[in-house]
Amino acid sequence: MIITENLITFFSETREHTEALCKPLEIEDYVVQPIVDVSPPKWHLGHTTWFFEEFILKHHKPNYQLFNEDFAFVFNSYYESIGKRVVRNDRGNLSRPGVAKVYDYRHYVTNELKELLSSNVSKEVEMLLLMGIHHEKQHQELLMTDIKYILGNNPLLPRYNDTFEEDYTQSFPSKWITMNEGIYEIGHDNPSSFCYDNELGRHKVFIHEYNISNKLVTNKEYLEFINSGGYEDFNLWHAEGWDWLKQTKISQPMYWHNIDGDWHHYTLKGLQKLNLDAPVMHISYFEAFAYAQWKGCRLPTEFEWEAAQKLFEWGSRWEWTESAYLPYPGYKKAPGAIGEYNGKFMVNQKVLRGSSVVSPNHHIRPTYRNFFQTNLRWQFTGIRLAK
Ligand code: AVJ
Ligand code: FE
Repeated sequence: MIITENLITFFSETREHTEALCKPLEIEDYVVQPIVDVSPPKWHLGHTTWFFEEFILKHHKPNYQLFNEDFAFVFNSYYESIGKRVVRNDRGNLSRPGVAKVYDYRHYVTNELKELLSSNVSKEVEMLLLMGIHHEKQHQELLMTDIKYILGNNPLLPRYNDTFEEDYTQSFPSKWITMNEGIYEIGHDNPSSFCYDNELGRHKVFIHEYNISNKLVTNKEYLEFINSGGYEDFNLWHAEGWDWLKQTKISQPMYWHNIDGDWHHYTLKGLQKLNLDAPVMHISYFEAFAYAQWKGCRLPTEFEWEAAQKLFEWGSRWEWTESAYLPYPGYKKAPGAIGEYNGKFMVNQKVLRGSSVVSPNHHIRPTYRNFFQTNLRWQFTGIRLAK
């Protein structure tokens, strides 16, 4: 199999883009890990590189020399089949390898891979290469959410740059889209385009008649929920959500600041006045659920979302669904370490659909299943209602 020019370009551009995202950072920004969910930018740079080294170069490039045999310990995320690794909470306690060394590692692996691709490679390598590229794209999104958390939780609220736009105004009238009851086909259906294993097993789902909103819930609407005491009314919350509220004392979306009665929020371009018409973001599943309860509505299931997605605009916020993250019928995980990629997380998480303002190009599709635990809100998450 001769790798097409296109795939090599796709690889190179992805590698370069990750580094471009880090350009506005100062060296110290690369290292810290303020909470366990956030990884240091330096770790993302190394981990995405290790993925290509571990899954492709080590096994498929003759006489490949590891850049540093200790790096697997530092940059393996969760692959039990591959071996021991630094515990997740300690990713931010590593001053070494330093940032310059991690960039050397990246360039070494990028060049080695380009060299491998300049000769004939197997279908398997091509498949792993695509996987590695899409893996790095997932980390580009995580890198941005983690950078936002690192800067946005610094008391000085430094900006990432002056241009990154997170807001998006849905300047069209809101309406309910009515969907007929019937059987809908769910899951990825194009063997020539990439998807993760969790999107496969295209299958039929019977869906009852439902309505789904053509718009995301705005900051203005969410403020009405706050002002009417939504965070104080236990009736609106799951028991776990209510316990979480009591424990964390949360009463507004992440990054919101009330300054002398005026709502602001921290964004990648610094502290801004809250744009009331933009879709709310940085809310947990618990909050999305409570908001829907308060409205007398509900969140769509992931199947309802997929069946209707051609009829509404999406792409600025990850949309919490009511669906538990579970395998589709006939789900098969890949053999070996790559089988640990998605399947082992199919417990205690909810599916999110869509994509967000920090999702990279060529990484977005209607069948994409993102997933997070119900209390997490540092991703660009939002709410679409159904009833
Ligand atoms: C799909 C975003 C939940 O964050 O672990 C990164 C993406 N998978 N490396 C995650 C992922 C392997 C995954 N999420
Ligand atoms: Fe990863």
